[in-house]
Amino acid sequence: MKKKITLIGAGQIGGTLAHLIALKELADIVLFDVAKGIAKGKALDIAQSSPINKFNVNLSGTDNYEDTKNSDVIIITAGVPRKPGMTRDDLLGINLKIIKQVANGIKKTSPNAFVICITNPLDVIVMALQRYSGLPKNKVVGMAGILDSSRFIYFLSQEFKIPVQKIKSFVLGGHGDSMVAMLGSTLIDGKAITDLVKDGKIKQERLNEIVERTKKGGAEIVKYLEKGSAFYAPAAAGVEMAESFLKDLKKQLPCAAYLNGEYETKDLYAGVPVIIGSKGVEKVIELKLTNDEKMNFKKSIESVKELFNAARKIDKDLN
Ligand code: TXD
Repeated sequence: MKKKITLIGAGQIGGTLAHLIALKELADIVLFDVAKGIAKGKALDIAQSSPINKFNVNLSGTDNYEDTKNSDVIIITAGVPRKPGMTRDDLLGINLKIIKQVANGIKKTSPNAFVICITNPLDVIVMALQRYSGLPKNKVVGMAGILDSSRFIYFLSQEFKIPVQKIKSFVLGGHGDSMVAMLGSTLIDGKAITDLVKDGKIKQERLNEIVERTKKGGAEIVKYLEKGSAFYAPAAAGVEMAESFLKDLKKQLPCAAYLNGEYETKDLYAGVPVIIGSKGVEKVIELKLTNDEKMNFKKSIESVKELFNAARKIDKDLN
């Protein structure tokens, strides 16, 4: 039985998600957008490429939640992106309203869906989405860590001039300036990066610059694009999560997941390594963190908490 993925938001990321899902023949695709024409136009345009790329999936566009019912996966990008000079947090007010609308739209029509939220400010928006929708916490997850980790790995591959496949690393914590690059578990062609620093292969200052560039990875692209933000890599990351769910791959992926005591954190969403399989977020992996990583992770959690308190002030329904 063909699976069904609904994309709520058919903008830059939504359209790219649809194209990648179609090329991989992961599922039939419903593009949903309040701008119905964008959803319908992109669905038709991608469908017209099927004879070229030889994929067979149904694509449709709509602004009616009825057309999205019984989705297996819902990926949400509905919201506004940053403009140059804006922080991800600046989007809180407007995107909180949008995510409340989306939550009401999906909770009745797809109560069993695996819901991947991409809209910024990610950690707080995904938490609000879960509360507004009341969907199970292990079926509502945020996409950020895969993107941040991918940016970090790419920058390291450029620095060491080796293929990305030979680098292992990941980034945890909030999807913002407080994100934590896990240097203690970063391997460059099998060698610990901390040893490469000790051996003088890379200076600590240079490594710190690469970590900073990763934190600002989104802002760097916003500056170039001027209108809109990154969308190819965010979409690739969202598809990796959807595929692990639909094919029960049980991949270990850094995602914004609900913490219920793990990492000494309760009742909060933040970026941690999780196993994604057919039951959704099947396990939160508790890593042994270095003291530095523990301290930075704690700081990152505090910044998510602070922003969620700001969200609570905007909407009492989040209390
Ligand atoms: O790592 C991450 N999580 C981030 C997330 C990486 C990059 C971008 N990040 C955020 O994703 C970005 O800050 C935005 O909040 C979202 C979507 O970014 P995108 O670049 O796709 O924005 P667009 O192109 O403006 O598309 C948003 C679409 C647009 O077509 C609107 O008409 C639609 O959302 N929209 C809605 N759809 C459904 N329902 C409602 N209420 C709605 N409001 C707007």
